[in-house]
Amino acid sequence: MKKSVFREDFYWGGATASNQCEGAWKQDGKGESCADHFTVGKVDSPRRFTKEIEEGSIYPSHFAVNHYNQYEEDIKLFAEMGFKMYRLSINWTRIFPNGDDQKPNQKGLDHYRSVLELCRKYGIEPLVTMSHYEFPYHLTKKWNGWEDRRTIDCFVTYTKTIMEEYKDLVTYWLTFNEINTPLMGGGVTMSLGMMPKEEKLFFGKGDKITPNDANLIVNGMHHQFIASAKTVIEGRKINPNFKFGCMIASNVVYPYTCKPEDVMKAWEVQQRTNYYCGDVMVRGEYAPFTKSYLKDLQATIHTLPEDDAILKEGVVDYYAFSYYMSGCGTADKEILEKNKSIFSTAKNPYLKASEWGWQIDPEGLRYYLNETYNRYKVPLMVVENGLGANDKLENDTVHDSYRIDYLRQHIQAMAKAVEDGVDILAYTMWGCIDIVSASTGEMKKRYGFIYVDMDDRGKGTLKRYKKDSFYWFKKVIQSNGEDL
Ligand code: BGP
Repeated sequence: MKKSVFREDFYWGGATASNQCEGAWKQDGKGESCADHFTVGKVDSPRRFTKEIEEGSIYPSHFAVNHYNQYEEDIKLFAEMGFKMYRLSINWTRIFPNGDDQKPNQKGLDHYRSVLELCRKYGIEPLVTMSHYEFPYHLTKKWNGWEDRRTIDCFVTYTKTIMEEYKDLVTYWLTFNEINTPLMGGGVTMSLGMMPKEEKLFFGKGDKITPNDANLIVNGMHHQFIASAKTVIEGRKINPNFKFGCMIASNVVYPYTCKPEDVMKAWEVQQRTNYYCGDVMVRGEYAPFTKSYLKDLQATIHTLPEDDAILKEGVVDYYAFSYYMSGCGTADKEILEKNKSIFSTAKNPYLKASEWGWQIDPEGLRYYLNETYNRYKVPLMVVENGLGANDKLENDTVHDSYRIDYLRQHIQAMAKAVEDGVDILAYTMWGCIDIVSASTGEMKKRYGFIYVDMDDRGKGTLKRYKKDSFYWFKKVIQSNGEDL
């Protein structure tokens, strides 16, 4: 067999988030998170956020796929595929149910200890996301989430607690999942624990941000940047071997045409929605273009004199990102409106899309890996990538050749980037076991190698089944990405 282009110690694996897979939303003293207040939606009808839990409405995070109680079985299946890494999130509300409690919840700490120890037993390196839409709802009511600077201390108390607790079990940490999505008009409540002024931004899809919300968003994100940097600073005291990463939702934006205005627009969208966060977290400072961006948003970031030094000191070690699709930048408002993709870009006429309209573009992954590595020169991790599809279970399996094709093409693109000279540490495919979709709350938007018998209403046996892609990915891992 040809020698693999990937590093010998490359981390192949999968990723999940607590609120999308664990269920058990009230078990063992867990508090309510913002994700627990989102109902299930449908294609084109977004999820609804409710301040109180309504009788008769369905909240998928409450049950999900019961990974909280079935993690032993699930991780065993991951080990059978040969996973080298499992990206999971620790749910803040299992550790501090209200976010500002005096003492951590011992049962929550014990749970994640068992999960992490099991990963180690199988030789699986855990990659832990400290905040993946699991913001304590109590702090939303009390301070409007990240709007308030006091949230920083609560978060750092939580992250110090888990870093102390698991200092011998975890090396790789991610502070915030997809920290940049609010800039794309998405997930303001999930990501920032905030009530935006515009209701559609609770779980928006590329909706326009009004100045009122822009001020909330850029200041909330500034507080997250400080909280991330402080976590990094504190973490290095706890264990100097810890490695920290940012986690950015990649927004690959091509010009819709070669008109200079379109080229400029594509550049502008990509800088503003991507590198805005990356620059702060990797370089420790806001990019120069932030000036014109804030002017356009009519927003001002309120900083304290010590903030600059904190951001500089607390920079991350590696850059992690999710990659699903690309879009096009256009200066023509009419074209944008007519062909709107998600994230304020227009659809690309040359690309096919998933059943949920996400345009499939493996080349874009190679482009993004190169662009980002050139910019930061720190190792990269692809921590989310995959195809959401409406799988059909037949004779206890799913013939998901479409998923295998998608993943194969993206791994091939990643291999080309390695040959270009990009340093990539990991590939953790998204939703390695079927879980609840973040954007729609549906169970039928499935990503996994493992099918779970569970529907959008919380009905099903919860039985796990191996799909064709399960056996395929096992081969991929065994051959270190050669046998595709
Ligand atoms: C990212 C999130 C994940 C995830 C994934 C797929 O934005 O970090 O939580 O769910 O996208 O999205 P969806 O579940 O909406 O298909």
